[in-house]
Amino acid sequence: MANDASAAFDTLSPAVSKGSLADPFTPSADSSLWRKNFLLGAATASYQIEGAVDEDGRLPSIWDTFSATPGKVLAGDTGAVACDHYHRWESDIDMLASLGLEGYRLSIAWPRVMDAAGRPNRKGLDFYKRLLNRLKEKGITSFVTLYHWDLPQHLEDRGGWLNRDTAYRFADYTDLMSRELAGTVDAWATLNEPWCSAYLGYGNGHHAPGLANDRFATQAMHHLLLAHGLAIPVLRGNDPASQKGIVANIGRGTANSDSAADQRAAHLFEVQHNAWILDPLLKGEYPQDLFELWPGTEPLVLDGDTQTIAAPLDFLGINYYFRTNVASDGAHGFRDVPLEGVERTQMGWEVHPDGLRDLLTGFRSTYRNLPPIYITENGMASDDKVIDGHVDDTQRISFLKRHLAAVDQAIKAGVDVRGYFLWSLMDNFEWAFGYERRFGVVHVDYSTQKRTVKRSAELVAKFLKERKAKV
Ligand code: IFM
Repeated sequence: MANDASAAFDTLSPAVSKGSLADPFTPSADSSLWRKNFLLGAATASYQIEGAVDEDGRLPSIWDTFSATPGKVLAGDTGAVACDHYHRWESDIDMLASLGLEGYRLSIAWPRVMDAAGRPNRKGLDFYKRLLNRLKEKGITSFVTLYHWDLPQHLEDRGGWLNRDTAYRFADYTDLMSRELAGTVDAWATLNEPWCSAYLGYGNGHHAPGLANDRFATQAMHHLLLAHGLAIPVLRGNDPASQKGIVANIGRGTANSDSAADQRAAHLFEVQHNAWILDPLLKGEYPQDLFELWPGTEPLVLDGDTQTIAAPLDFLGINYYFRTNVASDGAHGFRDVPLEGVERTQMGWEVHPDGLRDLLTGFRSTYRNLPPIYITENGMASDDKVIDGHVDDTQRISFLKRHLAAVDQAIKAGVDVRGYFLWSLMDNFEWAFGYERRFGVVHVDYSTQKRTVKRSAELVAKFLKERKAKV
């Protein structure tokens, strides 16, 4: 198995297998990944795995509503059952532990733990308490995201993230969670990928709640970031020993030509995907280029908001998946120009590990106060099949190795990256793409809920075992 994997690594990425870019799973004195304190784990999110959407007092979320709307999700799939993790959490944690994974990043379903009047729902809370206690018993580091897109529908009915009040409701929810769960969580992330919540949810409507207006997107983003900024001091007060941060998805944009217009287009792509979130968090201001791209979309910002948003962070979570090649759209924006002959995943996303390294090293020079980084998601979808009890996810093995090699390069270039979480622990509900796209390192048969560990997970487990024995 290890030989097959190495062969795939060589075939798919000749550049990486030569010179200084060694296979990161091969023991090497100077590899950062072989440091004992480089955390290697896996991630999931509540709506994508839990199911049990109307059990034990859970309220509807915007994703229940959206996925029940015809035409919004491929094949009409919903998260009603998903991986049935709400009932299978114990064996799922056993599986995580048996792979030797050192960290688990999960999210809490807000509609499961709080009622519409802001009162705790004990049954929902107990689910997360049991789970977090079990992780602690197993010595697995827990990263808990408070908001991974499943907004309670009753808040959306009052305007959702377009309503400033939602930011204050999020602070209340954070207060409850951090009082109830203090001491069981190693690291709290306020939001997962505010870009997706704001842009896909309110800008182009591909995600719940399905609204499509650039002005809505910038206002929703402002309220999301405000919610984050209000939550950070609450977490500090209630659970001082934990780390506090936020998770941002980042995108690499490259120019289709050397022309000034295309170079500018690539810059604007990264402003829209990265600086829109990172500048307010780390510089206390929105990038003005954003409003050149989307004239007239400046959000309503009240006095003090920018200071609130720029609350100091203990860590920044980075989710990276692909690169986008762009050209000028002839006006003040950019258009995608998909490259031909490049490697792609089941999502159609281009595999481009260098983008991760380049963005990380770029952030180090752009943001003087860049906090320590965890790669909180990285992975790929493939059309995996169980054959004779095994899943040979060769492309994923190659993908993981190349991205881990890119992380190692960034660390060597001086970026403080402290860990890496595979997306995802198991196949799950991939939002608007339903169950067709498989991101897991563990395969899920949705008709039986049988889990099958893929070759990629076996390889990571082998690496972790060897590292444990060595360091
Ligand atoms: O499945 C998602 C996850 O919920 C957020 N980040 C990207 C993943 C793959 O699309």
